[in-house]
Amino acid sequence: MSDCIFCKIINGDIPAAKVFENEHVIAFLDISQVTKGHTLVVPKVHKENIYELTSDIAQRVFEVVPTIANAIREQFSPEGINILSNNGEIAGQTVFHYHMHIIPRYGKGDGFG
Ligand code: DGP
Repeated sequence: MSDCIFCKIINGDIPAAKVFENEHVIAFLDISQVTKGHTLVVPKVHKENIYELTSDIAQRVFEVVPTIANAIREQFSPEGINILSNNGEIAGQTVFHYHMHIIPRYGKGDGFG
């Protein structure tokens, strides 16, 4: 999709701090990280939200999450980690290309929750 910011990152038209990539999925640091290491996991195919995901795409996204979560844990040593996705404006979605947030947690006052 030509006006989608995540499609532009996937196509290499704009830069991002990439932490993982395979044929179907890319993961990069959120531009406005709520905590250190906040990462977005994004299917390369443009799907607006969870309702549009096929189970194949959902599987491809979720199956890389443990690898990325473990890499974040090794790198940043958080006390915990939140994994979530916002679907629809009312739910806080601002980029309408499906993505999963991986948010490392460092305790009270870490900026999230
Ligand atoms: P959401 O609100 O769930 O749709 O999350 C969208 C996230 O995308 C938000 O936390 C900020 C991030 N974001 C928006 N534009 C860019 C960008 O150009 N680069 C990167 N790395 N992240 C972006």
